[in-house]
Amino acid sequence: MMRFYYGSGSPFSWRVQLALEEKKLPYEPVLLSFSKGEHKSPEHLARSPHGRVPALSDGGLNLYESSAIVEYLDERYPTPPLMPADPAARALVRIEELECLLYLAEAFRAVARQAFFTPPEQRDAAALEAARADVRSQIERLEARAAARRGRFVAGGELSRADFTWLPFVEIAARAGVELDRARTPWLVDWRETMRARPSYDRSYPPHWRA
Ligand SMILES: N[C@@H](CCC(=O)N[C@@H](CS)C(=O)NCC(=O)O)C(=O)O
Repeated sequence: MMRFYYGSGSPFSWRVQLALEEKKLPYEPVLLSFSKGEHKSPEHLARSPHGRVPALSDGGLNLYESSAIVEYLDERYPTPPLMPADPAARALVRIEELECLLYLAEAFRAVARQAFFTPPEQRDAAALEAARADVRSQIERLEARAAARRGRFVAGGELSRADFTWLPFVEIAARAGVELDRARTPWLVDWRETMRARPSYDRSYPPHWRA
């Protein structure tokens, strides 16, 4: 059986787990504790040399980097597909993934540094608000692109990898103070409801967020 190594609340991990769940693949989730440094253990470094999550073992194959893992899962287990068939539509999915992984994720790093990794009394309120504004602007740009496509999903009419890439970041941004707002991001509010209603969402929801 496949083994999926992840961290609770890690958006990179969550996008892989959503793919595993959507494909209804059997796998064993292995939760690594950041606070105990389990992601830096020799065992984990052997499968993920930067000491990051997620990682996936499938038989003798060890994979790391969430994009490589999602692509592997889609090619190795093609049903249901997470990519459209049409080349132009596939390019759009990849653009949306890169928008999220390069630009939104980079902007979010500054929010996370303040909101999650700095004790409240040591936070720089101005830096946190500036970082949140940056993330909010990336999310509003997603709203504009997606709404203009007039489909139900991020890249248009078909559910794709792009939805499972953006969803965890939209959720973690909300927990860090950048909540969706129906007045400014109506398309995304509806999309998030659609995505939250999928069984894959509940089955992969970060365990430490349930408390
Ligand atoms: N490019 C990597 C990023 C993975 C990543 O940054 N994971 C974070 C958790 S969200 C992590 O493991 N951080 C621990 C560390 O960097 O020490 C991917 O897509 O898998």
